[in-house]
Amino acid sequence: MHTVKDEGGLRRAALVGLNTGRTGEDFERSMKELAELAEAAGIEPAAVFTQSLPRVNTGYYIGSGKISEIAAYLGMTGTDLVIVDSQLTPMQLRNLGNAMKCEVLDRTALILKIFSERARTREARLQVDYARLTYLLPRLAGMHDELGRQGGASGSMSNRGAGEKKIELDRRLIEQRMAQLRRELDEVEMERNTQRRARMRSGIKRVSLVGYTNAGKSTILNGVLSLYGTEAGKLVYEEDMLFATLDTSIRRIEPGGGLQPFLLTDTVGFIDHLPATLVKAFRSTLEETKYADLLMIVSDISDPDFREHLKVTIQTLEEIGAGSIPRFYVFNKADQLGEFRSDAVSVPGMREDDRRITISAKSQEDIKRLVEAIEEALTAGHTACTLLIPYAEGQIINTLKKGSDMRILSYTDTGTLVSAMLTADEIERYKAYLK
Ligand SMILES: Nc1nc2c(ncn2[C@@H]2O[C@H](COP(=O)(O)OP(=O)(O)OP(=O)(O)O)[C@@H](O)[C@H]2O)c(=O)[nH]1
Ligand SMILES: [Mg+2]
Repeated sequence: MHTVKDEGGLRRAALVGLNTGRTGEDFERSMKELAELAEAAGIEPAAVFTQSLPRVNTGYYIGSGKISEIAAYLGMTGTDLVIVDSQLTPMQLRNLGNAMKCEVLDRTALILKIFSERARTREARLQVDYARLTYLLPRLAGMHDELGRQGGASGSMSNRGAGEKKIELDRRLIEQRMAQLRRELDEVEMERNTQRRARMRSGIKRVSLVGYTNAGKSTILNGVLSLYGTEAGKLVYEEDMLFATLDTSIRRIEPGGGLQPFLLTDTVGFIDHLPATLVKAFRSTLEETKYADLLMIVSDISDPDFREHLKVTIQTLEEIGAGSIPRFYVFNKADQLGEFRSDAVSVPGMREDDRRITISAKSQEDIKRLVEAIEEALTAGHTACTLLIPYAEGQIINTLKKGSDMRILSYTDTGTLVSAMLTADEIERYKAYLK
């Protein structure tokens, strides 16, 4: 697993999970993922504390006995960070921090931390900043408690008044900053819309790689690029850690040999309980998926939890309005597994007649097979046609050329004879020219 070592070594944290009625399996998976998230944030998950309760403790999230146990551990080991596998209320966050005298991060804050360390492009930075401030706003009071404690302040009545004024001021500053970010995000979104419209006009098909984080989406894009990419050196970042990718990359793929070119998109991965603040802030990045002609839903089948991950992915696609786009299930990392039957996989939302392919992104042969399968899926519902286009209607040839693998057969006395794969709509539109 990838970790970032700084000079002082990794910061250590105690992980805390509360189970209020989930199955043991479900609970353990979530805790395992929390440890991976911590590592992705450059934090060492040094200890794990779990508790089962019939319901959440409203004030402190966990019970007082567990809090004492954790506090004792923190004191003994000098650990000053606790990460809780849930989204806490501002009050719980504040109370836990005060009771254990340490910094407390909940799952949302941890994911925000990773995102803010990874975001590179202007759009991703704006989105992350916006999400962080959204998260911070209702928690300002707690932040001040913590500052007060660190400074050894007594929290007397006279200080309290000043503190509240300070919070009010901070709140106004944050709101102003958020409004500013919103304006900048709207601008970026408008640019994105313009670019998208241009792509749609060009008629070129769009294929999107989507799936749980670490499934191998970026590796697949790089595999396809190294075989058929037109933009040399435009590989994307791939790495064995959660949320390696935060931006959307769009690359033009030209398989040649009469096959049609298409755009292949790689984007941020999904995760269970993707914080609502992030979903909202990353709306424009996530929405890019809505405009795809074909979704490649990538799974890491070497992960024992891949069915659960697939379920989350399918749900997330529904949530962002991409539920009805034709899909192709890509079962990846087959090299890590002995035998695998993709037809035996059944997850809610998956249809039996959805296309499926099993590959290893590390195998060139498999990448070739994948691209052939993409081509087949893109031309499904298309019919091979021959058309005679009069010379006066030259613009039709240009239109056909952009969107499909049109080929000129010959120049006749009455016009250009071409072959092309047409959709039912196109056949209707060009029926006067069909041979
Ligand atoms: N053995 C094996 N490893 C793979 C395969 N595909 C990807 N990987 C590895 O899996 C890890 C994650 O791959 P990425 O391509 O970064 O995954 P991703 O889906 O883009 O992940 P995020 O950007 O974090 O959402 C990397 O270490 C890859 O080298 C595969 O087919 N076989
Ligand atoms: Mg990636």
